[in-house]
Amino acid sequence: MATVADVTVHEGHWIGGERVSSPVAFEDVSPIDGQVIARVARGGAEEAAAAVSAAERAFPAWARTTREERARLLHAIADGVEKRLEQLAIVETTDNGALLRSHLRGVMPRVAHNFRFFADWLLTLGHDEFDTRGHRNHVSWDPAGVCALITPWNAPLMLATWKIAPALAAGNTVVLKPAEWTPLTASLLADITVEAGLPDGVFNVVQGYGEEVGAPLVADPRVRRISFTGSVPTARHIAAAAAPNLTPLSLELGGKSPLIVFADADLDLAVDLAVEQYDNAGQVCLAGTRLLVQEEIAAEFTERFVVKAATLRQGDPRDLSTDIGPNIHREHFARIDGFVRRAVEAGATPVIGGGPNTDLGGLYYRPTLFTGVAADSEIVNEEVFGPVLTLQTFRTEEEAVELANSTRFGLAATLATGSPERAERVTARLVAGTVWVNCFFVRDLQAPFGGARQSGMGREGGDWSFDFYCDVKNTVFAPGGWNG
Ligand code: TXE
Repeated sequence: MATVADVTVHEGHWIGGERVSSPVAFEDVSPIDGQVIARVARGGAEEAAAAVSAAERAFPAWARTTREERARLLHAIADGVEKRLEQLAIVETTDNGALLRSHLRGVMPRVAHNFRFFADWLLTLGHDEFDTRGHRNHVSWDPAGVCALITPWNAPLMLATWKIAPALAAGNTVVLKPAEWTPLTASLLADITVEAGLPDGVFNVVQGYGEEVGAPLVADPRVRRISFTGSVPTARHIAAAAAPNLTPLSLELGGKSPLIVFADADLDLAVDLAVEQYDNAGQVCLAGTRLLVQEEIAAEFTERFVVKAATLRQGDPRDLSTDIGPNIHREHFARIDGFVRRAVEAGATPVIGGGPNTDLGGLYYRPTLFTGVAADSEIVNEEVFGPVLTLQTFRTEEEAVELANSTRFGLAATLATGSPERAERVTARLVAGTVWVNCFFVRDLQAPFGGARQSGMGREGGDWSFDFYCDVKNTVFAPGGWNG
């Protein structure tokens, strides 16, 4: 297996088919060992404007390519991802600390699939035709123009390509602003697009901090769509920047999703589902971090959960037997620890964990489960984005639904029950973009993905993505001939 040092990763922006540097650079630090792995160009308003200009210049020709040609190029990008799968996996793991095992087996194959899926879906998009008093209506999906895509660090290439693939498929050009903590795989993707033969300027990357390069990018009036995945406070900044231009927004934000375990559930399954919520060291927007367990099984559930969680191996994410790696960054680590300390001060009891893993040092946080939490406490209501779960009990179905829907978020919900009738009743009442019954994290790109309440705005996937990235146009042809 290669190391990150064996892979050439460009540290500049990618604008109009060229590597562009900036007068200043920022250090990209690996969460695994704190080493500086790259010095990346630190862009600002100038680079953002240059990237939008390049994307704008490339747009007319790209928008006119046939669907078949665009689909062919997206498949060629997928081929490139598959060819460089190991490289992408090791670079991503070194950059964000998520498991190499997951990157190799799940995430990077999904990145390739993102391109293949939207290439194929594009070819299924129909043009509606209908008559109005002899006039022929033709409804078409026109590309919108330059799309600004702002992405986070928890699953960098995966989340970026959820946006890039449909945006390009629809005939738009793209400026991607990856998170400053994880800039590297976006740069590798730029290389892959060149090898695939994507025309210059169709895909652009600007690197740097959100306030410095992201803010001018989303405020640019030439940008026709903004798609963002990240935190609620940043979403508010972006929405404010987009407001003067009324730029359409897609927002995929955080969550505080419930995992509801009824007494009639298969308890082994329920415990497995609960422990799965520590995946990616808890840095998953969909994570069911609030365990809501029916009172009569709470003691047994907790006992079994503790046994199961103790089997998780925490350590270097490059080791294929590791289950939990480090958290992303020392600032984020301190934030997680702040949440945990305040929860303890507020009277919550850590059944497991409750602090950094001092055996490993660095950014490894012990998987933590709190009981004795108040319904209105910070730890129950705010997204920690670390390996920290809370457990609350309920008596009745009614109470379970009430607790499940009690936060300002509504991204996902998971239900463990042995009763199909109960599943029907409860799922119908949950406020969430995605609900899983006796399963978790099953995601089909045909399905709508997004959140209710402050978890987001809009949906991604299948037709929903094309709805967002296209200007749908109705053209009406007069009846009769063309010459009066
Ligand atoms: O995200 P930010 P942060 C949540 C999670 C986490 C918290 C903090 O709760 O603890 O957010 O993460 C860019 N204009 N999620 O602070 O700041 C920024 O450079 C334009 C949930 O790292 O939202 C990065 O590229 N862009 C989430 C991107 O926004 C701006 C995943 C996300 O950064 C900008 C990540 C600005 N003014 C965090 N300011 C999920 N839903 O999966 C920042 N950015």
